[in-house]
Amino acid sequence: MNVALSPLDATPSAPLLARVCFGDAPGRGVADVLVPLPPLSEPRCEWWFAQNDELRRFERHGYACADDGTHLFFRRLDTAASDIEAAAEHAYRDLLALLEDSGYRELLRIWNYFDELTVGEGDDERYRRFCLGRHRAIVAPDFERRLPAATVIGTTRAGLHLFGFASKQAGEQIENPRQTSAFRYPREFGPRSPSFSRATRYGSQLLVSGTAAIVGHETRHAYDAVAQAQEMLANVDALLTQAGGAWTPSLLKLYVFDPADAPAARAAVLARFGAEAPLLVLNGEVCRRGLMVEIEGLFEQRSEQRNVQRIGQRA
Ligand code: 3EB
Repeated sequence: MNVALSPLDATPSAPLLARVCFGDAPGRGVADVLVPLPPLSEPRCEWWFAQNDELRRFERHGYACADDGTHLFFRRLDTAASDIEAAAEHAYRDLLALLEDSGYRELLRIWNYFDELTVGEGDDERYRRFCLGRHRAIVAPDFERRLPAATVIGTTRAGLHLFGFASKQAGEQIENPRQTSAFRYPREFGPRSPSFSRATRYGSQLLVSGTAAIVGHETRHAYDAVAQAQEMLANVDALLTQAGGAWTPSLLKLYVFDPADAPAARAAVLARFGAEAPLLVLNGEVCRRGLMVEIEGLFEQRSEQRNVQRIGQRA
């Protein structure tokens, strides 16, 4: 599921399935998705390339879509999502209908961004209510074995942004031995557990979910961004090891709750993956109070065969 990170004024060199930009300056052209998270450094956009020129754009079940015969990109913005539980349930029910109707039945990766993520106490917290609505929409026999890689991050502007990729070929769920599977989190974290897998292996690529400083199911180093950055990277390393082989990042996205923590967290990520690692740094809220940093990524298997399916590979 390859991607290029580009500055705002780059010119696409291949047909695009999607261009996702962060912040509020779309620059030249129009982003397919403009996520209201302030970028804290360049670049500010990610470009997802189509496999071929047979790009189709259409709308269905409340989603704007693009597909190239191999992959489906879908996106939706609910601006009236004050009842986040109902908004999530509707959006995920519609998404399942879209996947069924379009023939792209395998959900690979999904991003969820909405406001006031940790507002509300106990089970009334908006993130927990989001999890409840999402779960209600997708629960089915064996559904946990087919959960996609995911991200949930809080914005400061009202609305639920939901977008992602689906395929006709299934990915493989990878869980992290260092972390409790999110779909098995204990009751104390909410009435329904978060419905996502830690990573999806898709051909020679690994789509890594938002990963924070959670070990087992517990937050580590609450409010300490520097210590959390190390813990989060240890989680990514454990996941890469679990997935097998040697992986190199083609996209990393670092989310920091407090912009003041960005330089140290960014330095930790670059120390691990190299100064030239493709990295977006964004200001957003993580799903639990006390969590200061989170990272997600797309990784490529090094040196191995490259003849399998990939999203967005340039011709
Ligand atoms: C965690 O590990 C951190 O609810 O879909 C990360 C990625 C997190 C996805 C989701 C939540 C989700 O629990 C939070």
